Amino acid sequence: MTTSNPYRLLGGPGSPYSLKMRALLRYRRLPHHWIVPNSYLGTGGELQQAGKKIIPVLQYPQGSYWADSTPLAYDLERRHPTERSILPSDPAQAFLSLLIEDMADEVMCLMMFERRWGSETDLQFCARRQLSGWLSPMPKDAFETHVSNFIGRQTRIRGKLAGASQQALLHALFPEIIGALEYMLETSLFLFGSRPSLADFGLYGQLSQCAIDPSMSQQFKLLAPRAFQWVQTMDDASGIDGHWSPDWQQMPWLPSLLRIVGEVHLPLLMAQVHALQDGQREFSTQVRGHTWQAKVDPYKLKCLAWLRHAWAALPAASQAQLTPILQDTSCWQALQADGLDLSAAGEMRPN
Ligand SMILES: N[C@@H](CCC(=O)N[C@@H](CS)C(=O)NCC(=O)O)C(=O)O
Repeated sequence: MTTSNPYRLLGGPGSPYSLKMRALLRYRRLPHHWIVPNSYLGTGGELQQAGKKIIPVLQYPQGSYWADSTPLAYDLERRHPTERSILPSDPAQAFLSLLIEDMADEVMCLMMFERRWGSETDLQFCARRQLSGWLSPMPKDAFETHVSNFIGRQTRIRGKLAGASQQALLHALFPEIIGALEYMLETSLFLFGSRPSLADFGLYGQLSQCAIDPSMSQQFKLLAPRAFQWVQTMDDASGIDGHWSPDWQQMPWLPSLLRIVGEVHLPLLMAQVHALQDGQREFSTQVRGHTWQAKVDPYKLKCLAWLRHAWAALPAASQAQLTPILQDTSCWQALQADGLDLSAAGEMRPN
């Protein structure tokens, strides 16, 4: 990989995972090109040829295409192990970083999607700004046809992700998360010190969109101006050189984020994995006093398997260090082996 033979990141302007990967490549100073293919998923061109059915897709310098941002982040660590790692050197911190990143990818995405496509003001703006990034310039009438098709598509997806009973819960998460970051910024630039971790990139990906979408952007600027700027800082952190803080127990913003993991993310993973094993396509469970009913997402099996595997692989001393905070934030139980067969998930690898 050189500047003349760089990674190629195929992504989209409204895609949180695409921006997460771009920020990560920038921070790690891995030469890359950012490419927004001139079409949307599955509508011809290089993305369809890559065959992943999701974005982002990363083309390695050797030519192969790979998807799934979390395994990609770990694969990039294996490929470029020495410089500017985003995995904290302390195994306990590295585990917390994975846990928070997984919550960002799986729960904050629902929060962002619900707000983006859940109000007329938001969806009218968001569809137009995203499509204008995806498509070539074109006359207004032709553009508006794309806009109404896209709004129809995204609204149908929203209907499958979350029902009416989840809306209040998802809305309440946003101030909770940006409040935790605002608090962090009183003493620390990133979650685990003065350099960003995998978790920071996970949060950044989703928040990059919250900072743009009309109603969340307004709330963001009012409630958490420093966290709003943090999003801009994360977008290109290639000039930041920092260090990991030795004592993660002096990071009082972590419990707020871990409570979301323990009270929302892990219960959703557990409910979906149980439903999958019972051959159900839908699940229903109680989350923070709200009934959560939705279609099962088979990817959740991988999330739970990879988190449990990472927990089990920790040195005993790190597990002992983490146990109190994980118990206090309701994370501990779901991480323990309990006879669930998660072997179908396989190892964490890009696909
Ligand atoms: N686990 C994947 C998730 C990627 C993902 O869900 N991407 C969305 C766009 S942000 C997507 O491609 N959705 C499929 C679609 O819109 O058809 C990752 O971390 O890369």
